[in-house]
Amino acid sequence: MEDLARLGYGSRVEALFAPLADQGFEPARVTRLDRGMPLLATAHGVVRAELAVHLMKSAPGIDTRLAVGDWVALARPEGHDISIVEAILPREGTFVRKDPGAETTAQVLVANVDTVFVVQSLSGGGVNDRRLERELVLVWESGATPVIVLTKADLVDDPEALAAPAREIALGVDIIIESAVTGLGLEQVRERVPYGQTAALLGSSGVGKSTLVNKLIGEDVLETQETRAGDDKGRHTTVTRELFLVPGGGVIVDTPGMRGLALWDSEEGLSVAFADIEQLAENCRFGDCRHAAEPGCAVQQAVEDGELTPRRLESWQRLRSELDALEARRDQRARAEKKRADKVMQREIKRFQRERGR
Ligand SMILES: Nc1nc2c(ncn2[C@@H]2O[C@H](COP(=O)(O)OP(=O)(O)OP(=O)(O)O)[C@@H](O)[C@H]2O)c(=O)[nH]1
Ligand SMILES: [Mg+2]
Ligand SMILES: [Zn+2]
Repeated sequence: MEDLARLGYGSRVEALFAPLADQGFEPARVTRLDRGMPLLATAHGVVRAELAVHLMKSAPGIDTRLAVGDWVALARPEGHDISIVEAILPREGTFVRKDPGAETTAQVLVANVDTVFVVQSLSGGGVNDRRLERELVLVWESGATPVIVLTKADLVDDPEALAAPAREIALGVDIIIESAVTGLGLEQVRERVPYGQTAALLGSSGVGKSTLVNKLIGEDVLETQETRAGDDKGRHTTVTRELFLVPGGGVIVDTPGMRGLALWDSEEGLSVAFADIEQLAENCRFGDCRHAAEPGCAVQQAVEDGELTPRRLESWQRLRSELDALEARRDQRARAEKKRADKVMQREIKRFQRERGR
């Protein structure tokens, strides 16, 4: 049980699992998905498992069903050398983006996370504020708490000055200035992954996510690779999401650097990340004001009065439009599906009437 608690098996998961424990299942946590086969941490070490047939049927690919960080119920059938995932527990704190390969589906990146480290490098141009805003929207939406980690402080002259743009954007979010070389900020990061909790890393390739995980776990378990000389861009060294134990702490999930992070169902996240605009908007004349050319717009007024930067408003509008476009595509799909279903229904009704008429 001790080992399960380390993995984040707290009272919430225990309560969810109770009926499954009664049925003889064993709790386990997904640490990695390996070409269709989940790797799981249990109280008795790491095991490989297969997904039960009834779970396979409910979705096309394993990645759409299971995510790293998921808690599952495992069965070990007599005479089988491989365990079977029989149930997936409801998630809390799920990091989701729009599936880059599909128009209207979501992709779960990590499940059951308490803290997401939003990682950016101070070197090579400093903070990318647009990306930071987007990442914060997604993290707030997930239900996890974001913490910004600005890496490679050893490579720049004035880390504090370079961190300033992040402070402006990240309302109410802690910022840690870090260096894997000098050890600056490492303790602050470690404190954010206490025993029983789960953290995940998010950020572009080459910012130093795996390097940071190696420092936390005290061993060079993860492969890291130098960034390109000219522009400090990474080479996509990490290719899979994986969960690790932090000695004396909780667990941390390393992720591959992601180029695109499209929003998904991020209404709530947008409101929290842009709480300043949200608050101003309470005084707009129209409830659904987009703060563009509407009369009586309190947000436009704030820009005119110099209380809000035009850039901040532009960011909000860009993210807002992305959400609107996503919703429109989903509505369109829903309408098309309804039309198809209606046609089938019509045909059924006609057939029924014909048969009755006989
Ligand atoms: N000087 C310095 N270099 C660092 C620091 N952190 C990471 N690096 C270097 O940055 C390069 C990229 O680091 P990685 O840890 O592989 O980056 P990553 O974010 O995991 O990249 P992907 O796996 O591609 O997403 C490596 O050469 C690291 O040694 C730091 O704090 N200071
Ligand atoms: Mg990496
Ligand atoms: Zn307005």
